[in-house]
Parts: sequence; C-alpha cells; structure tokens
Amino acid sequence: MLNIVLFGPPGAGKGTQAGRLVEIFSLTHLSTGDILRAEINAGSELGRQARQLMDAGILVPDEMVVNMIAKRIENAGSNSRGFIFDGFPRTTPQAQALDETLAKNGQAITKMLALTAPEEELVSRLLKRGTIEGRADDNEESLRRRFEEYTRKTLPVAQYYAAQGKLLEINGVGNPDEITQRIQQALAPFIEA
Ligand code: B4P
Repeated sequence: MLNIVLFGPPGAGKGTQAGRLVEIFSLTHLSTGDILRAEINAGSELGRQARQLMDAGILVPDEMVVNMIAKRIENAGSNSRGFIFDGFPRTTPQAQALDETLAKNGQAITKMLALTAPEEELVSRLLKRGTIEGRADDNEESLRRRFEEYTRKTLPVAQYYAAQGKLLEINGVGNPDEITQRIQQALAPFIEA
C-alpha cells in the first residue's frame, strides 16, 4: 500500500500533481476541496454549509471533512492500492483523525509530499486561475484569508509528519512535468517492487 499526503499552500500544485500521481501509481484520489465543491454543485445541506466558508477562504469544520474521508476509506475496501490525500489533512486534529482511521483499517501514511513555492508565485497562479476558471475563492480578498488559514492552522501539519519521519519536501517551482519527476525520484526508495 502507498498512502500519500499531498501538502502545500494554496496554489502549490496539489490538485495538478495528484492527477498525475493517481495515474502513475494507480491510487485512489481523495481531494477534500473537490468533494466539497461537488457537494456545493449538488445543492446538498453539507454543500450549503461549506459554501460560505470556502468562498471566504476559511477552512470548513474538522468533523465535516474527517467524516467525508473516513467514509471513503472504509468504502474503498481491499481493491484500493492506496490513497492520495489532496488538501487533507489541513489541521493537526484532521491528521490525528486520519491516522486513527487508517490504523483501524490496518494502514498508515507512507509519506507526506510537501510542495514549496514562493508566495508571489502562488498568488499569481491563483489569480490567473480565477480569471480562467472563475473559482469563487480565487480572488484577492479570499486568497489573503486562505494564506492566513494556511499559516496558522495548516503549516503545523508538516511538523506532525516530520516528527514521524514522513516529511519529503519537493520544490514546486518549474513546469508540472519536472515537478512530477522530482516527486517520483523522492518516492522511489519507498515504493515496494
Ligand atoms: P482546495 O481545493 O484544496 O484548494 P487549493 O489549496 O487552492 O489547491 P488546488 O489543489 O485547487 O490548487 P493547485 O495548488 O493544484 O481547497 C479549497 C477550499 O476548500 C479551502 O480554502 C477550504 O475552505 C476548503 N477545504 C478543502 N479541504 C479542506 C480541509 N481538509 N479542511 C478544511 N477545509 C478544507 O493549483 C493552483 C493553480 O496553479 C492551478 O491553476 C494550476 O493549474 C496552477 N499550477 C499548478 N502547478 C503549476 C506549476 N508547476 N506551474 C504553474 N502553475 C501551476
């Protein structure tokens, strides 16, 4: 089993790299951002609760995402070769809950991949996506909040995995192919033949 946490500030390329790694390693992709946006589009009660927070750049409550992910891990059963957690965990309580859920299913996180890039590069990527895709949270005001939330609540999660010897830092600047290669090289020693 290969269970990867894909980590980084907003705009670091988590969603972009997750799509590629899912193909390369045949993993199950779990993006809390994508699942929440699907709930919003479906008009569900959960989506209604999440929408205002997400549009403002604020993290949704831990129990909301923890339950969503736990359900999916349990439903994946024995067919899955492992998971890519994209944008989750984003707080230390989420990381603790993920460890507990995986342990109940006889699994553990293999490595955290932390994508790094300077803030001005991240802001410019996200403002560009805002103009192309029109995502409601890719505007200057919401971005400011997203970076504040990241620094205050999410950054400590890297320490949580570093303490377990599981943190791999990846330079996230360059074209997406180069970054995928860096990730594959960094993961190579931990992939079972
Ligand atoms: P997410 O959907 O996870 O949003 P994100 O951090 O912006 O990452 P994303 O994956 O979309 O972007 P990427 O870096 O790939 O979360 C949105 C919101 O949902 C959060 O603010 C929060 O409210 C809520 N939420 C989600 N998970 C939560 C949780 N666990 N707990 C609580 N709340 C939660 O890419 C950004 C852009 O850069 C793209 O346009 C891409 O094309 C471009 N790009 C990627 N790689 C590039 C490269 N190498 N060079 C140039 N551009 C690149």
